[in-house]
Amino acid sequence: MTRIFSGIKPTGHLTLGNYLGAVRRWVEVDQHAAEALFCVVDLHALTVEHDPARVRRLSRQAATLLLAAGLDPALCTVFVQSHVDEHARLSYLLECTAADGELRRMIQYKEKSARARASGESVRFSLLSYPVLMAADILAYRTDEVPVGDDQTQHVELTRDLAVRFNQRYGQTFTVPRATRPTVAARVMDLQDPASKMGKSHESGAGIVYLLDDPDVVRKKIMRSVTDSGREVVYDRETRPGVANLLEILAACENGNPSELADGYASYGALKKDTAEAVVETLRPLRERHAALVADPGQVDAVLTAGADRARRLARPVVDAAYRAMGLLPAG
Ligand code: AQP
Repeated sequence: MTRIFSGIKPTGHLTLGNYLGAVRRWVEVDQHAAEALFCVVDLHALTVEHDPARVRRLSRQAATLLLAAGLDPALCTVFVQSHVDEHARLSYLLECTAADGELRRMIQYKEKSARARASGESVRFSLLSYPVLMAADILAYRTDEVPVGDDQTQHVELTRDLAVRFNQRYGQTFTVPRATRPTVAARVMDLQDPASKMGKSHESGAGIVYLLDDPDVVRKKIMRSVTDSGREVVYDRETRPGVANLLEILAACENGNPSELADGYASYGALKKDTAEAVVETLRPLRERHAALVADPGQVDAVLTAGADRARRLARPVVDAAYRAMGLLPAG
């Protein structure tokens, strides 16, 4: 059976981009079609300035939101990365497989390190090595497919390169995975800056729809979104990025096609109004289930404990095999 792995980083409150680009597909397709593992990748949240209490809070919130979105522990495995030591164990072996040049070429590293330097922060070494840890997350489970938004495809490419290199040097150990992307909304853009991805750790929240925003806040953010100087509603990412973003969001919420939807609108105002309502309706059940789960934290804890047990059982033999293949003496 195909094995799927994907993760979400608790660096901020989950956004509409995370949902439309990744989580919704995990819920609607992946957990039914494959043996799937979904992980709150909390170690990745330590690669930038962070407040320990906030990371803990956001990790729990992310896990709760995944369940509220519809991940079903009877169908898939939901767990927290730091609960399974195999990720960090394998990461070191892959650091010994990767070259520093290929890590410095990663777009996220370039962008995030530039942002950190601009605000006077030092750049953590782990920000550079984080795609290697991500490769370990994926390879530890002999994953076939990694469903991700557009921004993560470069990291999955690196994962493939590391798997192939490791297998060639040390013998067949890992499955070489491939990234899969959604057909629409693979890159939801910031509503105030349609040239930038909607990112959960960005400072200004005005262009970001968070999954737990109140409906009126969602409406306000979408109604105030930056569009373009033209008037006609056409789907063109190059010349009309703001309108194209709204059309993609609407299409994703209504399972439609952005170009076809554009034909039905005579004004930006009408498009914004319908997009706002579609997003509010899409998020409504998730918000309701989230409220119920927050009232019963024991349920979330139990899912995460069982998930980590299962993940550990799957990853342990793979990582042990990698240790042996690389020349490490087995413990007695
Ligand atoms: N704007 C987006 N559009 C479509 N997909 C997106 N994803 C993230 N943002 C968008 C997808 O969500 C999954 C989980 O992302 P992540 O937690 O690994 O973080 P990220 O990719 O670095 O995105 P963020 O939310 O912008 O986090 P920060 O701000 O901390 O960097 C991934 O599959 C991702 O592709």
